[in-house]
Amino acid sequence: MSFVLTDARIAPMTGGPLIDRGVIVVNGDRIAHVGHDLPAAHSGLPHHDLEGRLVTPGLIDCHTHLVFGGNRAGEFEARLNGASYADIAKAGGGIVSTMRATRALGADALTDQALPRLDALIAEGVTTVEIKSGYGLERDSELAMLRAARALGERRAVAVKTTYLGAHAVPPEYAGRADAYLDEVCLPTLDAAQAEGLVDAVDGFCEGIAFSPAQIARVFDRAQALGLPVKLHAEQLSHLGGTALAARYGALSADHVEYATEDDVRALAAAGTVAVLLPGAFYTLRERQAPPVRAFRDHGVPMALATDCNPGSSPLTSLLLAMNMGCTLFGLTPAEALMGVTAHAARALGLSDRGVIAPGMRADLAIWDVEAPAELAYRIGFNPLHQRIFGGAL
Ligand code: DI6
Ligand code: FE
Repeated sequence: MSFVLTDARIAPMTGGPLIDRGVIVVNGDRIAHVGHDLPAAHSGLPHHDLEGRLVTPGLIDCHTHLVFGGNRAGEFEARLNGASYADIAKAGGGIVSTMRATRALGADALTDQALPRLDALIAEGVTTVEIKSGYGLERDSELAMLRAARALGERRAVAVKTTYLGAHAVPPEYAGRADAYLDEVCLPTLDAAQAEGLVDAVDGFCEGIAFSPAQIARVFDRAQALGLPVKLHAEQLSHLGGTALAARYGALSADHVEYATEDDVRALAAAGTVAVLLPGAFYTLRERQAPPVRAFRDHGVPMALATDCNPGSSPLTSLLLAMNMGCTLFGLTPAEALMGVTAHAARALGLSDRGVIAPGMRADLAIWDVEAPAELAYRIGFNPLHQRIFGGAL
C-alpha cells in the first residue's frame, strides 16, 4: 500500500520547522518522502487530503506497567486518609498486592485485562508502547506477563516493546533476603525470558523499598552479559544513586529522577541517557520535588514523557494528559512535551526507526484536528485525534 498525504501541517520532530501545506509519501510501512512538493515519481499514487490538519509521528509511551491483575482503588482511599505510598508498601500492600492479583491470572487473562488500557492509549494516537513485567516476581508469572505483553501487540495494530522488571519488589517469600531473590528467581527468570525471546530491555526499581544500587548492578551485569540494554527507576522517592549507576551502565533511560542532582544530570548527559519524566506518578502520590528540568535542558539531556501506567502510583492511560502534566507540573514547554512522546521516547527505547517524520522511518503517524502542536499539551481530557497510521496502514 502506497499513498500520499496532502495539505498536511507536518511537525517532523527532527529539529526542523513545521511544514505547512506539506506532503508525506507513504510506501509500504515506511515514509518515502516529506516536503512541500510532491516529486513526479509519486504523483500517480492515491491522495488523502488532510485539509491542513496537524501530522505528528505516532506517539510513543516509553514507560508503562500496562499488564497487571486487579486494581488498587483501596490504597488510593488509604492515601487520601493520610497513609504514604511507602507505608502501604511496608505493610504488605503496594506492588505486592498487585503481585497477588497478577499471580492469580494466566497470560490470556492478563492480556484481556490490559486490552482496555491499551485501547485508551491507541485512541490517542499511540503507535508504540513499552510494557514491563514485575508483578509476577516468580518465574512462571513473570514469563506470563511478558507473553501477555507480546500478545497485546498481536491483538492490536501497535508495536509492543517488552522490558523485564523482575527487580521491581522483593516478594514476601523472600522478605529480608533480596539477594537470594535475585540469585534464585530474578536472574534465572531473566535468562529464561531471554531464551524465549521475550525481552527487549531490562529495568529495576532502585529505591529504599525495593533494591539497592549494588543489587541493581548485579541485574545490569546479567543483562549486559545477555546483550540486553538497561534502564532504571531511579531517584523517584529519595536519592540513592540509581541515576549515576544507570549512566555508568550506558542505560537507555533513567526514569522518574525527581531527586537527581546536578552531578547526576552531568552523568546522564555524558552517557547519552534519556531522562524519562513520569508526572502521573508525581501527581498521584502528591510528591513535592519536581525533576531538575532546567538542569536537563542546560546539560542537553533529552527528556521523554510517559504515562507509567500502573495500578498503584499512576493509574493513567492518557499520554496527552501526561504531556499536559509535564508542562503544568514540571515546567516543560509544549514543544518539549511533544518531543518527549515522540523523538525522545523512541530514543528511550533504543529505536532509531521511529519518533520523527523523515524518509526511511516507519510510517507511524498521528493526524490531529488541531492547528498548533501546543494544543496537544494544552487541553485537559479532550482527544483531538483524527486518524492514526500504523506501519503505513490507515
Ligand atoms: N515505580 C513506580 O512508579 C511503579 N513502579 C515503580 O517502580 C509503581 C508500581 C506500583 O505501585 O504498583
Ligand atoms: Fe514505573
